[in-house]
Amino acid sequence: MGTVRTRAKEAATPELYTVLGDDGSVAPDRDPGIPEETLLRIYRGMVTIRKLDERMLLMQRQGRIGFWGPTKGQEAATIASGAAFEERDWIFPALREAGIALDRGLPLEVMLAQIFGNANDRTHGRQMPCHYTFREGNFHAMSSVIGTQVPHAVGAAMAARIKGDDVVVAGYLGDGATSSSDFHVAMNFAQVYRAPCVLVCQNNQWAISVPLSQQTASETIAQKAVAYGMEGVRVDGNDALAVYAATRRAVEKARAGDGPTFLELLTYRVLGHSSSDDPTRYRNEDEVKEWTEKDPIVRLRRHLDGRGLWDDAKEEELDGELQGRIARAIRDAEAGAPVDPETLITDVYAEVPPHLREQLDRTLRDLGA
Ligand SMILES: Cc1ncc(C[n+]2csc(CCOP(=O)(O)OP(=O)(O)O)c2C)c(N)n1
Ligand SMILES: [Mg+2]
Repeated sequence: MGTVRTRAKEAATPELYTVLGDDGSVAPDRDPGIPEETLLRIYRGMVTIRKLDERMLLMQRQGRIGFWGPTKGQEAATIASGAAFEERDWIFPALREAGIALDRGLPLEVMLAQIFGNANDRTHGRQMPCHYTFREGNFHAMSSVIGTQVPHAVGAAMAARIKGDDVVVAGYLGDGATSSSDFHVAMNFAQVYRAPCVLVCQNNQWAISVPLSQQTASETIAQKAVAYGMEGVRVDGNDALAVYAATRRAVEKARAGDGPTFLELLTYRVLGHSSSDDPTRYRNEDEVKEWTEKDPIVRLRRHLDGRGLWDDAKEEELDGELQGRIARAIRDAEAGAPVDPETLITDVYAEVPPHLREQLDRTLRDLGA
């Protein structure tokens, strides 16, 4: 029995796909040949979301915003996977993919308006902060209910195929979401119907205070795909080159009609779950230190430096540009007008029914508007 179980375990456990060494080097036989402009776009996207995290967490501690969900430590997993999709493809995000919306052109001002819930916010202050939506960028509204976006992504992929749209759909999820029933529904449906999608699990090893060891008894998350007959790939999520190459291959496979792929991007949530969380209460600082040293930005920077694509002067220029952009966006968002209370009803009804008109007028009077 023991031997049988061991063999089954070995067969099911996929290897970790890595390209970049810690020093930023790439063995010639491992180089995925990613275009230079793509690598630079990924690097800029990763630095952008890191700077935003730093600034917004300070804002939260100053009491200027109520909430922020950080990406720190997961920038390669987020940005390099998102960059592997074409503009026409759709992104169904989980919790930590806001950087992909920015990379797809979401204006920083609009993103921050969502945090402030002002009139410029697409969700008119009716969503939790950090729950972005960006229709023009094919970035679906984020759902707070863990796992629900995965069947949505698979359904959207099915719809695209039925309509004959040449579109691949990304469905993102966290390690915690693999315990949701929606995850299993989506995996089964996707493979049975060969939906043109890529399901991307950012395994940051924590689901708020629940560690991966309590989330699943599987050796890896990638191997969960095996039970559904799907290809599961386990990728070093702090290696931007590996993340991009693995996701790109999965996107091309889906577009060619060869079915979905499940990607496990192994990474780490370096900060708290959100600005409302204190991770020192439930996890060991040594683990955090170990993963902080595996910084995906430093690793990619070493690679770019080694190829002569980046240097301190470029970094300084990018830093200055981002400081300015973020400061302007914060100023705009803080000065933004409040949401018009009328939108409570006019966002739902083209023609406002008389009883709601009456309620609205009474509310406006109560508000002194
Ligand atoms: C159905 C459901 N259950 C519980 C929650 C509360 N909740 C919010 S985030 C979260 C953890 C999610 O962990 P994971 O999927 O690993 O994503 P991560 O936050 O690590 O990116 C939980 C349990 C929720 N939002 N929805
Ligand atoms: Mg997690």
